Amino acid sequence: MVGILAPMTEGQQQKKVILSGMQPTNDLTIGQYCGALRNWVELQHEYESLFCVVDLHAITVRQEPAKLRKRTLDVAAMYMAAGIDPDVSTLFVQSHVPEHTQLNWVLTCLTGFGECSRMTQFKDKSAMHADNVNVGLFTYPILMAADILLYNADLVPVGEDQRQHLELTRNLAERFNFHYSPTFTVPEPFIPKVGAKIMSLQEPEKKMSKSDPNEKATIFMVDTDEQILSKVKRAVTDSGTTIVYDEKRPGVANLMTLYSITTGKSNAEIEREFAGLGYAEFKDAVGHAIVTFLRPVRERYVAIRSDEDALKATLKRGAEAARERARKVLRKVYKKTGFVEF
Ligand code: ATP
Ligand code: LTN
Repeated sequence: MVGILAPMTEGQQQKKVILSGMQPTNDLTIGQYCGALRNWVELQHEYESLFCVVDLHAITVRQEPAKLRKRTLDVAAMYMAAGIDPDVSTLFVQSHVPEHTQLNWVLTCLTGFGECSRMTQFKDKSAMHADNVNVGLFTYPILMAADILLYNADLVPVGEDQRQHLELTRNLAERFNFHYSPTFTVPEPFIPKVGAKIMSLQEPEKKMSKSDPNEKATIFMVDTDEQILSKVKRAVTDSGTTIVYDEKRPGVANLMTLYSITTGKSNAEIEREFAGLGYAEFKDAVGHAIVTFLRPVRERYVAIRSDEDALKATLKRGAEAARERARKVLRKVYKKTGFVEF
C-alpha cells in the first residue's frame, strides 16, 4: 500500500521516507519503545528517516519551561540510546524548524471543526486536563499532519493510539492535492502487530502512559533494575493461574507481550516455557528479561546525555538538514495556495 508519491525533484532521494516523533512531556516508557521507537530503529536503514522531538505538541498541556528544555534533550538522547543513528537518520527538534507551524496554518484552514472534535485523544486529554482545554489541544492533530506532510513521508511508525490522527493526515493530504494539485504523499501508518498498545501494569485495560500519576503502572526506560523488578512483581494480573495468551486476561497478556519483545520468544514458546508454573515464576522471568534488555540502553543513555554540547550539535545538524527539505515543500505549498512569492 503506497501513497501517491509527489513528483521527484532532481537529486531527491529514491528511498521512501519515514517520519515520527514523541512528545517530551516525561521520561519515555517501555510502551513507547515497543509501539514506536524499536520500529524506528529497524526501519531507519531501509528508509530515508526523520525523527523529531515534538516540543510544540508538548505545550498543549501546561509545561514548566526548565523541565521542557531538559526533557527535550532527554528524549533526543533516548532515541539515540535506543539505536537511532544520527548519521543515518535526521534527528531534530520540531520547534527548530519553523516550517512545521507555517504548514500547520495552511492545513488548519482546510480542516473542519467537526473533524477535530471527533478525535479520541482530544476527548481523553480534555477530560484529563479540564482546567486547560486550550485550542492547541484541539488542533493538535493538524500540527501532527504538518510534521508528516512537510517531508512527504510515506510511512509513519506509531502506536495504535495514533491511527485516528494518521487518518486525518491522509484526508488533509488528499484534500490539498484535490483542491490545488498533487503535492503531498498520502502517508500510511506503520503499526506493529505486537506491542502497538502496551497496557498499564496497574490497570491493564488502560494504555501504559508516561503521564500516569501512578508510577507503579509504568516502566520508564530510565528505571533502575530494582524499580523494574518491583513494578513487574506488583503488576495486576487476575485470579487465574495459567500463563496463556488470552486478550480477556489483559494483565497476563501484557506481561507476555513485554516478555516476547524483550526476549524474542513467541507466545507459543512462552506458554510452553511456563506450563505448570505460576505467576510468581513468570513475573520474575519477565522482570529479569526487561532488566537485561533495558540495562545497555540505559547505560548508553547516560553516556550520551552526559555530553550535552555534542547532543545539541547533533540536533543542530539535524535541524539544518530538516529545514533544507521543509523549506522546499513549504515554498511549493505557499505558491499553490496563492501567496505572492517573496
Ligand atoms: P502519554 O502517554 O503521555 O499520553 P503520548 O501517547 O501522547 O503520551 P507520545 O510521546 O506522543 O506519547 O507517544 C509517542 C509514540 O509512542 C506514539 O507513536 C504512541 O503511539 C506510542 N505509544 C505511547 N504509549 C504507548 C503504549 N502504551 N503502547 C504502545 N505504543 C505507545
Ligand atoms: N501525536 C503523536 C506525536 C507526534 C507524531 C508526529 C507522531 C507528533 N507529530 C508526527 C508521528 C508523526 C503522539 O504520539 N502522541
